Amino acid sequence: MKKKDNQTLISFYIITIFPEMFTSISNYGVTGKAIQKKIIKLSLLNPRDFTKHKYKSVDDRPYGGGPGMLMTFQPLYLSIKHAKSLLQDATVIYLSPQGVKLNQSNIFQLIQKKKIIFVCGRYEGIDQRIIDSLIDEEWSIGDYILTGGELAAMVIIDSISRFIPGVIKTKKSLERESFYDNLLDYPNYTRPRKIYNMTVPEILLSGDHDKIRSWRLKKSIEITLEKRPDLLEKKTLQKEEKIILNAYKKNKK
Ligand code: 4H4
Repeated sequence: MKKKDNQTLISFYIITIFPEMFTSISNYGVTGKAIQKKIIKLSLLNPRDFTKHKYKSVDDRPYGGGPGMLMTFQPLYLSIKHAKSLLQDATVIYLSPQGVKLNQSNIFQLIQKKKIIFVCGRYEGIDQRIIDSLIDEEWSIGDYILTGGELAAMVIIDSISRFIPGVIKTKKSLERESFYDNLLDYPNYTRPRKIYNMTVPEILLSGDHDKIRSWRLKKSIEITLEKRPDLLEKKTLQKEEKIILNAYKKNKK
């Protein structure tokens, strides 16, 4: 049987001294399926395999002293070079707290790239000359420090996967979720109608799709205003949304 290999939509090379960590996305759930089905291609390269010394050391002391270690220059450099030769025209991304902070809209831009090399640092980071010569973009998943870039890479791959056609649901259901258009999700309910004396809002059982749609929009706006007013500031409001927002603000006074 002829194998279809035109379905890979996005290819990743990961530079990591702990490649086994990536079994957590390749063996489970939606990302696992996408990788099995070859919609996403994950390849792993270990700098340790590029060491030339007897002890295969991948950490080294920083010039100028101070606490902590850095990644050894040469194995890291060679593994990135190797990944670049295997995945031509790929974007090389280093994950660190100094990077541009990720949000849902730049996750969406990342998927357009099709070929990405993630460099996962350990210890206190990597030699600046590697950043200057081989890294195209530096991204951060948030203002906190991890022990390595692996979890950050997995967070990004996981989040990107959801946008890949055939990996997850329909365009319609992507459109209704949190952050689409800078609104948080509305509350969701499933069976049963009544449990432990808790009920489902009547309107969701009414079958009136127009009313349901506007109830959900109202809830989304109220929740966003309460929990993430910063998102609403960024949003361009439609007429209906303005009306809902003004009514809500008036009511609160
Ligand atoms: C890099 C730790 C730099 C500390 C690292 C420093 C993140 C993050 C992350 C392993 C690497 C850490 N990656 N988003 N946040 N010298 N990576 O924490 O600046 O303190 O993506 S340092």
